[in-house]
Amino acid sequence: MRVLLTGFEPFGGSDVNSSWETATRVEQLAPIGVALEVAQLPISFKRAGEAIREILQTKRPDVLVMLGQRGKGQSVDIERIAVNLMDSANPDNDGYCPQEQRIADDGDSAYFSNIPVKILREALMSRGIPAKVSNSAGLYVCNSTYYNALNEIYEQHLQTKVVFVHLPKLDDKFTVDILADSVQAIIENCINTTKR
Ligand code: PCA
Repeated sequence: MRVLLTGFEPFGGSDVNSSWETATRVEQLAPIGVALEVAQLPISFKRAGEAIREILQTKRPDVLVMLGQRGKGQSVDIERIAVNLMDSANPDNDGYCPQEQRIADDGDSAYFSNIPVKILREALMSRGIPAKVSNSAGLYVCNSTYYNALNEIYEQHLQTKVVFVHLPKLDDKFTVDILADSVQAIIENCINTTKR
């Protein structure tokens, strides 16, 4: 079973991104029986899209769990859907600031995760971790990278199961250990759904 876990580099003037801190902590904990690899993605609509396509083509993971940091929020948010739109008030790290641009000209308007998201939420809630299913990953780099991953999977008929998870910022309540435990639980449940 090959699992790939991605996180993003810091953005918005911050020097940490909870998604990358969590990904590297999960890598240290490495679940037994799972070949886990982590990859950092850039805050770039274009380069993050290219990177995730390359990862899918070359690594062919069974499960891809993508992490990002949510600006506001006090929960772990399981993203159900990625939409074919980029729109941002702030430029990415390449200076690109899209205004209502499509991600893929010929792509569907939206794609759903191919993992049952409610099962993931339940797994977190049963551990006492505040979690919800979210129906919008925003219109910035996280949504577009998720869209690019799902677009690649559907277009190329790949078997990879993928879900995007928005994590809160690190604080006293959401420590890196708690977030890493949450992501471990998500990975375990993703693996179980691929075995069904
Ligand atoms: N959060 C941003 C991009 C990278 C990240 O961690 C977002 O939600 O789009």
